[in-house]
Amino acid sequence: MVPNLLVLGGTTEASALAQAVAERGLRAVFSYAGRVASPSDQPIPTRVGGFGGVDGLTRYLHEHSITHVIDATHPFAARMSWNAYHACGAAGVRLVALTRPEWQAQMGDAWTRVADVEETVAALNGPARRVMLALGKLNLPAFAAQPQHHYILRLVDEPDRPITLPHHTVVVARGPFDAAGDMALFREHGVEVVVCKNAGGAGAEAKLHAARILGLPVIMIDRPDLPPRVEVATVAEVLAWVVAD
Ligand code: 3Y8
Ligand code: NAP
Repeated sequence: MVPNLLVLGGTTEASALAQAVAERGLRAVFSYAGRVASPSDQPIPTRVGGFGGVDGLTRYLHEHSITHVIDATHPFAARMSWNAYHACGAAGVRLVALTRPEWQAQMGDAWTRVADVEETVAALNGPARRVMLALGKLNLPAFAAQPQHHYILRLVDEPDRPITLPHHTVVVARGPFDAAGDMALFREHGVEVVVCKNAGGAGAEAKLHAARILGLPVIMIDRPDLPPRVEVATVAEVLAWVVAD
C-alpha cells in the first residue's frame, strides 16, 4: 500500500521527522494542537487543532485514508497519545511512537522527583524562594496554593489572561534552549530552584545543565502513564517501520 502518514507533532523530534518525510516525498500531514499562537512551519501539509476525541480522530483516519500514524507528541501529551492508541485500534491503522528517553539525574544533581503537578505544589511548601517554573502555561493556576514564592515563568506566548500568582516574572521564549542562555537567565533572575517535566530530548535539557553548574535543586515531574504502543527513538527507525509494511 502507498503510505499516507499522519504525524502528531509538537516536538523537536516531530519536526526532524517532518523534514525526513518531505525529503523522501512521502505523502504525509503534520498535526499541531493549536496550543501556541504561531507554531513552527513544517515542510509538509499541516493541520492545526484537535480532532474531537477518539471518535473524531477515528473519523479523520478513515476520511483521509491514513495508513500510518506516528505519535511524535511530547511525553506529557498523554491524552493525545491515548486517543491515538484507541483510534488506531478502532480504525485498524498502524501506530508507532517517536519518543525520547527520560533524563537521568547525574552525579551531584539535587533532584526531588514528584509524580505530578499536585505533588510539585506540595514540594514547594516552605519559606519564600525564587522558583523557575519551566512548565509552560497549562499548569500555572495550581501554584497559587504557594503564593509566597517569586515565580519566574517561561512561556511560549505572552499570557492572554492575567496570571494569578502574586509575585511573578514572565519570560517569553520558545526553545530549543542552550545551557549558557539558561545559566544567564537563572543568574539574572536569582533562581533558587528549577521546576520542570521529565520531557527528555535535547530541546529542553539546557536547564538541567545550567542547574547542575550553578548547584541549584531541581523538582522533576515524572512522566504520566502512556499507552502500550510500539516506541522508537530515531527518525530512521520510523522510516524503516513505514516501509516495512
Ligand atoms: C505547540 C510547537 C520544534 C519543537 C520545539 C521539545 C523542545 C522546544 C522545550 C522550558 C521548557 C514546555 C513547553 C517546551 C519545549 C520544544 C519544542 C518544547 C517546554 C512548542 C510547540 C507547541 C508547544 C506547546 C507547549 C505547551 C508547553 C510545552 C512550553 C512549535 C514550541 C514547558 C514543555 O503556552 C502554552 O500553552 C504552551 C504549552 C504544551 C507545556 C505546557 O504544559 O504548558 N509546549 N511547544 C504544539 C501544538 O500546538 O501542537 O511552535 O514548534 C514545541 C516545543 N516545545 O519544532 O523545535 O521538543 O520538547 N514546550 C516541557 O518540555 O516541559 C519548555 O521552558 O525549559
Ligand atoms: P494533550 O493534553 O495530550 O491533548 C489534549 C488535546 O489536545 C487532545 O485530546 C487533542 O484534542 C489535542 N491535541 C494534542 N496534541 C495534538 C496534535 N499534535 N494534533 C492535534 N490535536 C492535538 O496535549 P498537550 O499536553 O496539551 O500538548 C499539546 C501539544 O503541545 C502537542 O502537540 C504536544 O506535542 C505539544 N507539546 C506539549 C508539551 C507538554 O508539556 N504537554 C510540551 C511540548 C510540546 P482532541 O481530543 O480534540 O483531538
